[in-house]
Amino acid sequence: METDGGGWTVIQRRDGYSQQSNFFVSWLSYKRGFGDLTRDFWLGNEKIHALTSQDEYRLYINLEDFNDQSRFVIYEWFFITNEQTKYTLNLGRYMPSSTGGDSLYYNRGMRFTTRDQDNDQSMSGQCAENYKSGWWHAGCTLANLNGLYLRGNDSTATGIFWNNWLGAKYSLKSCAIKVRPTSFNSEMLS
Ligand SMILES: [Ca+2]
Repeated sequence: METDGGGWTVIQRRDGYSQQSNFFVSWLSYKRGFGDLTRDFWLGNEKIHALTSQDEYRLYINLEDFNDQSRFVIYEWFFITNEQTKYTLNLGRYMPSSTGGDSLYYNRGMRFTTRDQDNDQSMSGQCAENYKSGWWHAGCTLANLNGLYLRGNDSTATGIFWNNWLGAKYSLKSCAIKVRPTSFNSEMLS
């Protein structure tokens, strides 16, 4: 489990690595986690569930485009349920100090969906297939941080997007999803 200074646990990271991990993978892969903790990865839904059941965590998302611009998004609290209830996303309020916009509101209360397990709210469609990602798809999503690594403009809206910032047809350069206990006090480090 990866942490960096400041009590963080990183649950997902994407960036412009020459070798990219495949994020369009199965339920079992998302359950167990995949990728390389020193590069791009998904920590794993079992671990994210276990971690976020232990304590109250705040959710932090960092986003970066190909023009050296960045944004961040904070949600007051975050946890996911267990596998039986499909790792449902539970999310507190969008913190107004955030700069990226609230693109996850639509996913609140949604179950996790993968290419081989459709738990979304689209009756006719398969959101994981449509957006090439495992995610808490509703019918489907305004944020797709587990999408394909497509490097900027992308007419297909299957990349790594955050709709409230650059729209669904811009695939970001990098992103990270991190959690930290809401009780965390930076003085603990000194
Ligand atoms: Ca469906």
